[in-house]
Amino acid sequence: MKKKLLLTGFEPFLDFSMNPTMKIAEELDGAMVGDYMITSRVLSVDFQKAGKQLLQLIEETKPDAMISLGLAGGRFKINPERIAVNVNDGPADNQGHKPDNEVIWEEGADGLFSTLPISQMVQRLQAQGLPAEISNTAGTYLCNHVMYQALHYVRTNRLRLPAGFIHIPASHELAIEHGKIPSWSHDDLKRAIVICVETLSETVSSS
Ligand code: PCA
Repeated sequence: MKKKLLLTGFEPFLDFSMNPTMKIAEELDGAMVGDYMITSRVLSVDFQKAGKQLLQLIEETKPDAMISLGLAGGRFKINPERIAVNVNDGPADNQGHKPDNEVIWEEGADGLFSTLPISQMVQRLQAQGLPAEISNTAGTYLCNHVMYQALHYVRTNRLRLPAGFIHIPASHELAIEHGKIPSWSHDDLKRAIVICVETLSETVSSS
C-alpha cells in the first residue's frame, strides 16, 4: 500500500557552511522507499519559524509517518533519537535569537519519546555495515525543538503516526571546510536514511 512520509532536513547554521541533511532531503523528495512516497522539505534554523513550518507541512501533506533529520557535527554514527525535551536553549539561531532555558509548550510533557522503530533501525544499519546507535539526547537546540513539536502535535491530535528524529554526522565535503569534525561520504549518509525508511516501512506493515 502506498503511504506518505514527510522527511525534513535543515539549512546550514552556526559554523557549518553546509548541512548534509538539506541535500539528502532534496535528493529524496519524490522517491519511493518501501511503501512510502517521500515528500521532503528543508526547515529554517529559527526557533520562531521551524515549528510553524513543520506543523504547516504536516497539515498540508497529511503524512502517514514523519522523520526529521539534523546534522550533529562531531558525532561519528547515525543516531536515531530516543526522546525530545520541552526546552529551548543554546547558541543564537540564524535570526540571532538565543534561547535561555525557554519552555516549548507551557502545558506540554517534560519529555516525549520517538515513535519510530529506533532499535530496529540501528540493527538494520549495523547489519548493512553502517555504524549506528540510539542517542538518548537530541540536545536543546533546533533539532530537539522540531522533534518535540512533531511529537507534541501527534499526541495532542491523538494521531497514530510514527514520528521522530535522526541525527547524522558531517559529510566529507563539510568536514574538509570545517576542519575539526569526523565525517561520512554523502552516499553512505543518504543510504543510511533510505535504510531507516525501509525499516520503518517493514515494521509498520508487519505490525
Ligand atoms: N542540527 C542542529 C540544528 C540544525 C541541524 O541540522 C541541532 O542538532 O539542533
